[in-house]
Amino acid sequence: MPTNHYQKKDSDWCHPCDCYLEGSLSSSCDQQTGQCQCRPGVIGRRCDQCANPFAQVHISGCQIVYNGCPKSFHSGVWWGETVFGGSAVQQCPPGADGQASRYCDQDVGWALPDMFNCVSQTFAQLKDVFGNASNFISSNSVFFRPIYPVTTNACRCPKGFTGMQKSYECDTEVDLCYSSPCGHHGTCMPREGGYTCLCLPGYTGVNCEVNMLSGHCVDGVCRHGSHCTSIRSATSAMLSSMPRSLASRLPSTTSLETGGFTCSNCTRSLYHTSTCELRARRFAKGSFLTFPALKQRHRMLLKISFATRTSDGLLLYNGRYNDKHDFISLEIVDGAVVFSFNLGDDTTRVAASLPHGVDDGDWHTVTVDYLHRVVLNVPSELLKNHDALIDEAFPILLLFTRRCASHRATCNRFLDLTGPLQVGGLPSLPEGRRVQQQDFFGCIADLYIDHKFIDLNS
Ligand SMILES: [Ca+2]
Repeated sequence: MPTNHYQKKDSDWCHPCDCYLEGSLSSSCDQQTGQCQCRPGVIGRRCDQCANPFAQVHISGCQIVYNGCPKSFHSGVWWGETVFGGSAVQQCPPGADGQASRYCDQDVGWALPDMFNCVSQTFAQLKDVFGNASNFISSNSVFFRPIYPVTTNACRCPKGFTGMQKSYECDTEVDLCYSSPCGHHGTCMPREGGYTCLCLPGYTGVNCEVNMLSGHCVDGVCRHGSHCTSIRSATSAMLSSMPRSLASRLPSTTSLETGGFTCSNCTRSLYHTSTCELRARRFAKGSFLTFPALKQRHRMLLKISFATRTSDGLLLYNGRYNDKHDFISLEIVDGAVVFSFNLGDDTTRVAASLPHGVDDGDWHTVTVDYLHRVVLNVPSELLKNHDALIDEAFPILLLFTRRCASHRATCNRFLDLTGPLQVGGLPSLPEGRRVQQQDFFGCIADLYIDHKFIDLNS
């Protein structure tokens, strides 16, 4: 190893001695510690400092500087002799861009160097890219990207919602249909906190993933004790029961490999879906259906068909029964359809009717489109005699409640429905109730909540 290099114990690296010529007796150093041979009074591994802070290294040893700070090495930079009260300015150390400075104080000597403006060359390149970009504020060594402090409470948003930049109210809905969860066999309809797939005929499942035309039986797909029968085995059974002479005349494409299945043996075969869910039910005094509470707080789309010859009845109710809690209800009152809702304060009612009333024994369909807080939109299209739309009979009603317009105001903004969703009536109640009707006499069919079919047998 050359004498002007050294290697620390247990190190693989060899370093140059780099002795400071003016303070050293030679250019060689200790082969393990790297210590250069210093002139008298000179210290430091490189012999570049004086023990006396007001002295500087000189060819003849340390010499006191009386009117300023001595030449010295600090933070990778040589600082030249500087008068008291002045500042030395030097190029930043190798590898960095910019200039560093150091103040010379009469009482304490050198201050610590100001290296704030020394930046890496990588930063200098970034600054060229971002320095003038919007939303960035840059100094010589730091980028700032401002964030906007929030002076109100921050909300943790429920699934399907996000906050707007200014109010953080979780009032921006995320379109959960964005990723096309229903695939090619269904149409995705966004709803509060989720989505509903409207499946093409022959497809079922949450995401229309079950193919009844060419797929195989899936556990649980046929509801309420109905049997899943594969079409293949049905064909096979049919063939085996045929006289051989007849079976042999069938085209050879009568394959046993077609696949597909049907749900058979529905107990109520007249009104059921292809998976044996019940579409329609008859209600009388004291009969009703109970479902889990609606979780929608912000918006919902209810669709229900009914037929009755009674001018009053309760189609649907959700909420507790005393007068302190939120509820929604859909009633028939004097032959008119009345939708009521309460967010915690007053009850809002919207009525719609036909000239001769809806209690004519025909099927009618009512759609309630509830939209959070500001607008109640009831385009209650009444489908009479199946598909004829009589929209003149049901005007679109818009009710504006302005008191909640400011998001800082204390306000009952959301539906908070507890208790079960009741369809076709309420149980007998000891105390007063929120709605005028308790029972429904007639038939209810095709109940949809946010486009999702509700099985009336569940
Ligand atoms: Ca409420």
